[in-house]
Amino acid sequence: MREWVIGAAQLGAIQKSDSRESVVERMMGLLDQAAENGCDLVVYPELALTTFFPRWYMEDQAEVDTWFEREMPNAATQPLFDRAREHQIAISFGYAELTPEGRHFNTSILTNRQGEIVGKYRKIHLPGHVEFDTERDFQHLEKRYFEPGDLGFETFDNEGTIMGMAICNDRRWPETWRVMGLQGVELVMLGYNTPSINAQNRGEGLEKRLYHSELSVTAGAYQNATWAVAVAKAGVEDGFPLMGGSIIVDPDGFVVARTESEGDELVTATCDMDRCQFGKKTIFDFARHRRIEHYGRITSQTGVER
Ligand code: CDV
Repeated sequence: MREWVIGAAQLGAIQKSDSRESVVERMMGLLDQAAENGCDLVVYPELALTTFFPRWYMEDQAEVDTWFEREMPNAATQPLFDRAREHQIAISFGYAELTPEGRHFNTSILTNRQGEIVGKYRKIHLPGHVEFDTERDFQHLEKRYFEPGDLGFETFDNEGTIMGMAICNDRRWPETWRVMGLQGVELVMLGYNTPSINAQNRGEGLEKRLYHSELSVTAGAYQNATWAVAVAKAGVEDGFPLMGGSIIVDPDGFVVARTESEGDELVTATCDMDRCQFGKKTIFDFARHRRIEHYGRITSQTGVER
């Protein structure tokens, strides 16, 4: 399948007290709307089933684990998978994954239009910190609750289109995009929970934060000649604001659809995967133009060295 009608299904705030079941109801509402709009694929945010719990400092691992899913689908999410299959819509969404071995990941999955999981990604670039940080306006404890993903930036053939996933902070790293670009990716899906306020620089402002998000996604799409969908969880969660700004971006780096609100909102675009070909065969024909003999530092060092 080369032409996909894609829905970016932004979610508004999810409070700490909201149940998974209530969130799944909202996700199914957006899915029904997507079906009315002829969508083939719907993308939801990072950690879509709960509030953004890494803002809360917890010491009791049993309490931490209440935010994680032990299987997927599970009782709470099965109705979403069933509804997606009824509509013949592929879905992608993020959740906190607790494996049978007791490992914790910030994960996204992708299904085909029959509701079968065809791809999984575990977040690699985990922002934030491990211990309570008194210097911040609020906490961001992803490094405390998750381990870095162990699946790489794999891509998946989903009904004839090459698809990949990233999660939130991953979008700011060109390496994320290039590793998928080198597999010929045609659609990158990512969800995010980005605070409207910089916890380490309150004066930064929402405009700059939206700009940096969009800049990262549009540049990644253009430089790898791929479609991209970036979907927010937005709104005020228990007093903590998250920004919106969900977008669908074409392989030239242009935004073709954008949410306006900070609530539950669906925007759609018709995405012809063959449009990736021009960029991939010309200015970003990697096989002809890349100079890997000069890229060694990318994989041999992390910090700055002179
Ligand atoms: N969930 C995230 O990864 N959020 C980060 C914030 C902390 C900067 C982001 O890159 O949007």
